[in-house]
Amino acid sequence: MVNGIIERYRDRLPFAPGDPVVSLGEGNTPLVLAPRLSERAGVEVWLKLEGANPTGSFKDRGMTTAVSAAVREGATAVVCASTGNTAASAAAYAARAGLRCAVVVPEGNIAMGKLAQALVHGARVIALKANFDAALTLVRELVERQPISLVNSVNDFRLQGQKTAAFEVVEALAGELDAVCLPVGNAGNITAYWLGFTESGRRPRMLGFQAEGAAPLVRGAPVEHPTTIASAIRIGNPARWEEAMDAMRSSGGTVAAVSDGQILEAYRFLAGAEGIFCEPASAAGVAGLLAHGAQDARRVVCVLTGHGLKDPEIAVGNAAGAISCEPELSALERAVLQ
Ligand code: AN7
Repeated sequence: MVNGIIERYRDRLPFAPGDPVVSLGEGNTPLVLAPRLSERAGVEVWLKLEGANPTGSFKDRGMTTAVSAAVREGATAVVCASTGNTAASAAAYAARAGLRCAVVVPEGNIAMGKLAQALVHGARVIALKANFDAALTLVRELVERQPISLVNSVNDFRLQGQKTAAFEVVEALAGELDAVCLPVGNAGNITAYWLGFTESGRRPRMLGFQAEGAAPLVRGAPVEHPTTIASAIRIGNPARWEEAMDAMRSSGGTVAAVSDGQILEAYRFLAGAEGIFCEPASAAGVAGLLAHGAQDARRVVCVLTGHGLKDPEIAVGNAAGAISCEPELSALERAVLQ
C-alpha cells in the first residue's frame, strides 16, 4: 500500500477519511548528518534529502495535496507555471489521477531532467517565450477564464502538503534544532516550513537564500530579468513574498544572497565530500550557511530540495570529463592510476 503524507498526517491536513488520495508515496525522506560540512561550517549540520521524493523534489509533498483536492473538487485538468520541478511533479500526479495536465515553462530555461519528466508523464508542455514570473501571471489569468485547477504554490493545498517536511524534521530531531537553511524562489516552501514548525510548537530561525542575480527579497524589490545557473530559483517576483518575509522575521531569521560561484562550490562539496548529489538551487542553502553563518545556532538543518540528476547538464559541465581509454590492460592501468 502506498503510504504518503496525507495518510501519515491526515489529522493535521485538510483531508477527511474517505476523501480521494492521489499519492506516489511521497515524504518520509532521509535526514542525514553531514560531518564534513559540519566541520567546515562550525555547527552541526543535518541534510533533509528532498530529492528522495518520487519525482526527485520536495514539490511532491504539495502536489499530493493539491491534486487530491483537485480530484475532490471534480477537476478534470490541472495547470502550473514552473521553473521545472513543479511541472515534473504536476505531470506525474496528474498522470496518476487520470487528469489532463498543462505545464508552462520558460523556454530554454528548464533543466533537462525536469523537461524529460513532464514530457514522459504526458503533460502538455508549453515553452513560453518569457520568464517564470510572466508565466505565473498568465496562468493565474487563464484559470480565471477556464475550469482548470491551478497547482502552483499560490494554491494553499500546496503549502499544507509541504509543511509536513517540518513535521518530519521535528520528529527526527526530537524538536532540537536552531535554524533551517532553504533556497528561496517563489517563496512557498519557506512559508510552508514555518507553518509546519509553528504548528509543532517550534521556532527555529528560518534562513532563506536567493541567488545573487535573482534576489528580490534581499533587494526589497522585484527583479525584472532574474539570472542564475540555478534555474529552479530564477524567479524575480515571488508569489509568497509577504508570507516568506514574515516567516523569516518572526523566527529571528534572515534572507541573504549567494553568488552562482558559491552555489557551485557548495554543490561540488556536497557531492564530493558528503556523497550527496543535489541540484544547484538546493545547494544555495548550504552556500548561504557557509557564506553567512547561522548566527548562534548549534544545530542546523539544510533542506536539499531537489536531486542532482534533475540537471545533468550543469553536473557534466562542471566536472572533469571521462577519460577515453584503449581496450588494453596497460592503457587501463595508466588511466586508472594517473
Ligand atoms: C529545487 O518548480 O518554483 O521558494 O516552478 O525547484 O517554494 O519556490 C521551483 C522552486 C528550491 C524554491 N529548490 O522553492 C518550480 C519552482 C528547488 C526548486 C525551489 C524550487 P520556492
